[in-house]
Amino acid sequence: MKNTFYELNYSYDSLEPHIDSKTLEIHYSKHHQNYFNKFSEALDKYPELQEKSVEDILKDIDNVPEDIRDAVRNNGGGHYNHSFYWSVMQPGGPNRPSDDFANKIGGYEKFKDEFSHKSLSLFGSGWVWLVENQLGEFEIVQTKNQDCPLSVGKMPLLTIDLWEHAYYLKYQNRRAEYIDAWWSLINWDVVEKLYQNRP
Ligand code: MN3
Repeated sequence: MKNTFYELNYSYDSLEPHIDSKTLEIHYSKHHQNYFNKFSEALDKYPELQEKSVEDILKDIDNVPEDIRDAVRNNGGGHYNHSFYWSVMQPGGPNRPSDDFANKIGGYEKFKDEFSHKSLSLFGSGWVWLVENQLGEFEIVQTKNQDCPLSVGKMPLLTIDLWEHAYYLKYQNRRAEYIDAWWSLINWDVVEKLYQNRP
């Protein structure tokens, strides 16, 4: 098995007060773990897929055998998306982008407004992402459920989880407050390194 469960390298209380430790614990150790387990189970019958990384599997989702394609989209996506989300909230980095990167994404305040607006207007459960598309342009996109931008040829650079399980314990129905608080958690070093090291 090539894919292993994501190791969260900060403690559950590291994102307080913006994300409370109970939410982080349940989100990571129950929700994310469950996606990972179901992803692994889906690959049980297909040893050749077990040798591929979750990224490569999601990039090529149309070639995943049909009997497990939905399970892989939902649970492989759930595993990858959550791993990505944890990694961009790594404590200790700058919570503002460098001037250079801010310019690339159209200016920080404008970017923040647009990203927040897309996050607030997402209907149901899903994610909002900053991605680089195949033309090398930045886009802010929504994905439903656990769909992943990798499956449509877009490279993730930043994401926010907009499932209620990501914020309901602390914020209940106040999604706007969660989105607002989340900006303080982004580690822009991680985001900018992803961009610099992109293939
Ligand atoms: Mn989640």
